Amino acid sequence: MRLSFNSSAYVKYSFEEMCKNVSQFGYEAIEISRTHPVHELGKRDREKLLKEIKSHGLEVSAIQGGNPYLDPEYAKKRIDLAVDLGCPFVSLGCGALVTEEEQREKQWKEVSEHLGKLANYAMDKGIKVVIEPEPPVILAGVQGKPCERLVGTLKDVQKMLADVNAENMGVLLDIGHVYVVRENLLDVIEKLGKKIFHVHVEDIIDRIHCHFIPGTGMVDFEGAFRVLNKVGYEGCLSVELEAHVDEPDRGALESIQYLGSILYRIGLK
Ligand SMILES: [Mn+2]
Repeated sequence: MRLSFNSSAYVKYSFEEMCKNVSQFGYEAIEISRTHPVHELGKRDREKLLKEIKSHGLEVSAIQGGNPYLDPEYAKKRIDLAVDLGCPFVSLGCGALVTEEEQREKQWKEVSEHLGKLANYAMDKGIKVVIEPEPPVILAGVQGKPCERLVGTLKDVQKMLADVNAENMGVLLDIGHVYVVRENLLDVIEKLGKKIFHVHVEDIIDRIHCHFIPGTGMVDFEGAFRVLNKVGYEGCLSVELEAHVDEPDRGALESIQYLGSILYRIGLK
């Protein structure tokens, strides 16, 4: 399995420096997060960017396309960017926060329609789209329990896939998120199987939604990688450490040392 690093932690660095550093650490791919608005570049600058990425022996594992519920035009630009950078997947977020329970059904319908349209748009361009279940968030000003996301659990994502029913739409499985919502990771992987198109990795402590360096928390990476291999997953494992903006090199290096050693030990590297 190939290891990828999500660009969000490198927001204070140049793109070039990020590519140089992560490739030196041994990563084979980068994922382009919303923190990097490179879809705004013109055609020639995109070509230069791709050359730069390739010169470091990297490929683009996935591009984050934002929230289709709020901004489908942004998502389309990110799909076009994926075509230009030879990237197979664009993630489309998980829709919306459910701030009022009565609105859930209406939101679901709108989000599934948006996702369907964007999946079609991507299909015509040979791109696959992925949706990522996200844990609930605590919102200031909303009393009581945290706000759920429209797509937060295994059941939610299975239902969204079924409702949208697009061949080129799959799941971005964020391994840490599964712990936060208290589901069984190995069971989730088995049930989603071939519908897992892309994977995020980070560690989790005390089931709180905060992305820690792999090896410092409770996540069973070895178990997860074994089951991913069993269900035939052949994509990247993309380390996502968005809070490590002051020390991205440390985060990237410690992550690959830990995850790489597991992959070697179980014969997946
Ligand atoms: Mn994620």
